[in-house]
Amino acid sequence: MADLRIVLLSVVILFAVNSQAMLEIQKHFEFEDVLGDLQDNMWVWRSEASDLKTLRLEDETGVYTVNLNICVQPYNSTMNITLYIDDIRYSNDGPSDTVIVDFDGINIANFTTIEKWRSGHEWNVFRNSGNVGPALNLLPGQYVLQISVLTDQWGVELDRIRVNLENQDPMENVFCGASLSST
Ligand SMILES: [Ca+2]
Ligand SMILES: [Ca+2]
Repeated sequence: MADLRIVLLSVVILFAVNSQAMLEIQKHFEFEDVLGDLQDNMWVWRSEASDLKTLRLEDETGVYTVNLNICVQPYNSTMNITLYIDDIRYSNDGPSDTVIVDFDGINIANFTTIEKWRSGHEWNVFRNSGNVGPALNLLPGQYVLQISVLTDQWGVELDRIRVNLENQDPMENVFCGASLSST
């Protein structure tokens, strides 16, 4: 009888843990912050941009890649972390561009920027991609999120990326390193 009581108690405790509201947080990264000292000419002032700056990419052949290191640590260590890209904020004037998103070397999403022709005025009008790619179920550790573009001759401006995380330790820096590489 005592044994049964212990088993029942364990079941109740397990249920209580599982039914806790999942901790969910949002984090963002400014694309212009990816630039190193020698790449300082690739950002643009924009009064409507997040943090007043964008990363300007004119890249017709896919030379550049934004590499964002992602560090995940669970808040509740009995469960994995779930991550999805909630939004990529950008501007474009002229022909549309393709934005390519890879996670740890695997393509998870592509999207096309909106084509607008307003003699340059559209660069200060920012648009939201909305959700990009699937929700990713992750073990604790470090990953790399890569964003590259195929543009027309005038390019695209990337402003900011925002991710949603479930069960991420809020004390951990999700964006734990960044670089702009070129091939
Ligand atoms: Ca363009
Ligand atoms: Ca920005």
